Amino acid sequence: MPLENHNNDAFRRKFKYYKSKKPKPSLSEVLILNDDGNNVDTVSFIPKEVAEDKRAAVLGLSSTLTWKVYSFKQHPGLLMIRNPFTPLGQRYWSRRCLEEYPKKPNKRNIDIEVDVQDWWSECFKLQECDKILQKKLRWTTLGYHHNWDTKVYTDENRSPFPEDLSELSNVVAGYLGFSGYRAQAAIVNYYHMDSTLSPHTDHSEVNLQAPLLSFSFGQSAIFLIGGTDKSIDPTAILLNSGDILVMSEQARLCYHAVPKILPASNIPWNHTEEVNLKHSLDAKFKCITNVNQIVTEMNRNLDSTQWNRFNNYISESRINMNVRQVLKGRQNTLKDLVDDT
Ligand SMILES: O=C(O)CCC(=O)C(=O)O
Repeated sequence: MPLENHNNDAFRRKFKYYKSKKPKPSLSEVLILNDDGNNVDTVSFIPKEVAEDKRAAVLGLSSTLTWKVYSFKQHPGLLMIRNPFTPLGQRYWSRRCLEEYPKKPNKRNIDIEVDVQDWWSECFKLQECDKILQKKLRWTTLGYHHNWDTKVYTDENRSPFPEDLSELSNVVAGYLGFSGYRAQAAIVNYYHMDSTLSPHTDHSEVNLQAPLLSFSFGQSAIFLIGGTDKSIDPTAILLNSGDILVMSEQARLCYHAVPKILPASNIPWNHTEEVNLKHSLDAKFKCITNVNQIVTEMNRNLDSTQWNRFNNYISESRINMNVRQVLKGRQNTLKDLVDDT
C-alpha cells in the first residue's frame, strides 16, 4: 500500500491537483503503462492458466493468448489489461453504451428531468443532433440498479442484465482466475472533457470477493486509486480507450476517483487497417446465445456512415462500464441466504 500521509485528506488534495484547470497539473507522476511493460511500478501478471477462450473473438476481443496484463506493486489486487479489444470491438461496446444500454427499463440520471424511452434516438429525432440532451446523460445503471442515496441494492430494483456484457465480464474475470463470475450490476458513466468523478469506494455488493471490472472507451482519463481511507496518498494512472482495470482483493474496497479527462493520444477505434477485419461467424461460438446478433451488430460498424454519430460522441467524451457481481456464489436473489462466496 502507498505510504500514509499525515494530512488526513491526502486523497482529496491530489484530486484537486489533477482537477485544476489553472494551473494545469503536471502529468510527470502519472503512471503510463507502455506496451513493453517497462515500468518500475508495475509487474507483468501471468494468469495461472492461459487458455484460449473461444468467446473472445465474437465479443470483439483479440485472442486471450496475446493479452498484456499488469499488476501494481503499490496496490495489491489492482490489475490492468492493456486494451485487449479489436477496433471493431471498441466500436461495438461504445455503441452499445450509447444506443442500447440507456434505454428504459434501465435507469438514467436524466429520468428525473425528461421522460424519454430511448435517449439516443431522441437526440437524433430532428436532423440535427440535440447536443443539449446528448450532454445531459451522465450515467445509466444495468441489472441491480445502484441506489445513489442509500447505496443499497434491492431485488425489486433490478432489470435484466445485458447478455453480451455478462459474457464479456465472464471472459475477462475467468482469464484472471475468477472463474464463474456473474455480472449482475453495472454503472455506465459518460464523461465530457470537463467531467470528474469524486473520491468514493464501491461497497454495496454482498459479494466483495468478486472483482470489480472497469472498461474504458473513447477519451483518456487520469484515474486515482489510494487505500481504504482518504489519508492514503493515491497513485495516478492513465486509462486509455480499451483498457480494463480490475479491482480485486485488497484493492476492491479502496478509494478511487477520476479527476481529469484528457484528449486521447491514440484512436484505436479507428485503426482502419484492422477495422476492415470483419468478425466472422463460426459454429464454435455457439456457446453465446445471441452470437448471430452480436456479430451482425459488430460488423454494422464497418459502415462509416452508421458509425459516424457514435464516432462524433466518443471523439469528445469518455465512456466507462463499471461491472460488479452483487451476489455470492449460490445466491440468485438478495433474499437467498447462503453461506459461501
Ligand atoms: O470511470 C471510471 O474509470 C471509474 C468509475 C467508477 O469508479 C464507478 O463507477 O464507481
